[in-house]
Amino acid sequence: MSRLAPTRRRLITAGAAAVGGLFLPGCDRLSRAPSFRTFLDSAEGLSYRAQRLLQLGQPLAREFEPRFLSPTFRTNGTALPASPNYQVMADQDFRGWTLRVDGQVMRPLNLSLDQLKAIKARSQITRHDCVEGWSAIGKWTGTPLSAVLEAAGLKPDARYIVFHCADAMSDQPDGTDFYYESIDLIDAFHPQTMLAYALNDKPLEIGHGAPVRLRVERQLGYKHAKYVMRIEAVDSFAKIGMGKGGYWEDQGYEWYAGI
Ligand SMILES: Nc1nc2c(c(=O)[nH]1)N[C@H]1C(S)=C(S)[C@@H](COP(=O)(O)O)O[C@H]1N2
Ligand SMILES: [Mo]
Repeated sequence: MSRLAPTRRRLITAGAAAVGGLFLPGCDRLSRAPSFRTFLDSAEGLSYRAQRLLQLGQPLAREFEPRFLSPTFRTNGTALPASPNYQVMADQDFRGWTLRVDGQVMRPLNLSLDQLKAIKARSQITRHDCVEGWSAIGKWTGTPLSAVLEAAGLKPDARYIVFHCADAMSDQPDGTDFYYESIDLIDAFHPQTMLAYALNDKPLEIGHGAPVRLRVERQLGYKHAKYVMRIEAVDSFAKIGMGKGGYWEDQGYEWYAGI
């Protein structure tokens, strides 16, 4: 190895130190939270730290001008949740839908779509990358997740945010294996991370996750949970699903693969 090339170990240590000194608005206390430090220092945090190091140089996902919008934005995975509960809500234009925010929060919330929209809004034109080998550029409008989490107030033990979805992945539509995903607090408070309710200035279609889906722009497609019903702040996701942090993670995908 050349003398100039830092060793993997040194790079990773530098990454941990850099993440430790993080600067993100709304979560400057994050790096000092003891549980987060322990995770960063542990062996299981290794590829996670390496990915975070890479992202320090480019904190925002690229945003595009409208002329780059894809003429069509395909759907992938569930296109219509089979659950009768979901279909009743869809038939009523999601007037009966509420977003539950609970777990390690000071103030659990039940937000209607209108209440969610009233908190704050942001739009961004970004590129979605699916591991199956397709990409599409779309304009997303939604409520920054940070604003929702600030309204609920995270308790000191909160380490991850879990998104519980309306679509069951087995044949039983109201079974227990609903699609779910989880992200760390760096992504949760990232300025482009949002609960999106519109795509290309139109209310989100059912195929794209109506009424609300996650956009977590620096991550791969499967982390962008559609049909979000409940947001749970947790100190560990070991007991959720099969314990790997998401439906696809439980099938072997990386929790944080990066792009
Ligand atoms: N609830 C839920 N969310 C999901 C999925 C799913 O099947 N169910 N598929 C994921 C995958 S693999 C991708 S690429 C995107 C696709 O989003 P789109 O259908 O809006 O293109 O949603 C992600 N979120
Ligand atoms: Mo995907």
